[in-house]
Amino acid sequence: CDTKVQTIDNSPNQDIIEKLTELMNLHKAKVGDEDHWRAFSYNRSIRALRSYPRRIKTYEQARSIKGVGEKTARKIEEILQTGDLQRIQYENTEDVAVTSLFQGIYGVGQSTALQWFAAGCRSLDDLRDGKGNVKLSPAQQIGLQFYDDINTRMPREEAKTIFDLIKPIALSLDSKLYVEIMGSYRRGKQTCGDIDVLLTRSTEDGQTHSGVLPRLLHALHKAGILTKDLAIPDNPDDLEAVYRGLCTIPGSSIAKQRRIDFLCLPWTSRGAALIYYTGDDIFNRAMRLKANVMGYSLNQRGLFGSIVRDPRDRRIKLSDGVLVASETEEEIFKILKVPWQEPHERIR
Ligand code: DCP
Ligand code: MG
Ligand code: MN
Repeated sequence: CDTKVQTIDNSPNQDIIEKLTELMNLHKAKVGDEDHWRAFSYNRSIRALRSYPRRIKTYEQARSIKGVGEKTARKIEEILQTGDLQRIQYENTEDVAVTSLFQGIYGVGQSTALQWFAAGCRSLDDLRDGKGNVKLSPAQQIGLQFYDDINTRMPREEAKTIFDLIKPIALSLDSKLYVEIMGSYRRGKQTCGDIDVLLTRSTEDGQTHSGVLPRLLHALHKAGILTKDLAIPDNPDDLEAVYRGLCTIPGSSIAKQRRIDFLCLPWTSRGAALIYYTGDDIFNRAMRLKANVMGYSLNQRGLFGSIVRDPRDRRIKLSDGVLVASETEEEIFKILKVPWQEPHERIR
């Protein structure tokens, strides 16, 4: 099975898939058990439609596809006849708009957003005023304070400018560090939501990068590059420490606050880490799925084999398995029989 991990949408039923996805996302944004099951059922139909090779023309044809139920087939019929889906307007209620606004705050997920909605908050100002007695964590308060900055993507040139300030500071602490930008930047995107920095270090001289992250963070704060901490590592000596914060171009009065992540992993995991943190997330999901189908398990640490799974639920792993590959991206692609894809090709 020498198939390229293809995630680009080119279904003959793309318009139908898009409308159903819109409706699915509205149900996902709500709390009810009913909504949960509706979203689940649309998800199954959408997946069935994605692999259906011909243009659907009738209700009967839609109904004949495995995974498409009666109600979804009626909606497909409506899309075919009117080009639209009334139910989208009907489900697009205030709670959806408000909770999606709240989820733009760093550290706020769906359940928190819904709690705040239930407490009577409808705007960011309501949260600032503490309406309904809602309390924000320190990280959420920073997320609220810099809401607009954090929700604006930066030009890739700005990510480069900031990274080019960071890299020499990191190398001045330890010249053997491996410091590279991952994420959308490595994929060549013109804009970046944040800056993802992978940190590791060769161990051939018997040393590691353990403990370097706190020293780097201190130096970057001192240089005015880091401005706010959102999540600092519990154990600073951890080879897998993760930091999340805000950064900016120092000395500029117009520069925005940008999100930055520092992601550390052991040197031996660098290939798997490159794949994982380069993404995108949809590409990663396709790679993990391919690995699972072949009896492996893939994560940011490596590709693992001999996984023992629970026969009652194949999603549950009973053992971590043995490491098969992790040092280079190429060997992982090769073992998974996925033809090499350059970072800019790893897109949905
Ligand atoms: N990642 C993933 N699954 C997640 C989150 C992240 O596989 N749920 C991986 C793939 C991402 C990478 O980590 O490409 C970096 O995560 P980001 O959230 O920073 O995403 P991107 O850098 O791809 O996009 P953006 O420009 O929005 O930051
Ligand atoms: Mg990113
Ligand atoms: Mn990130």
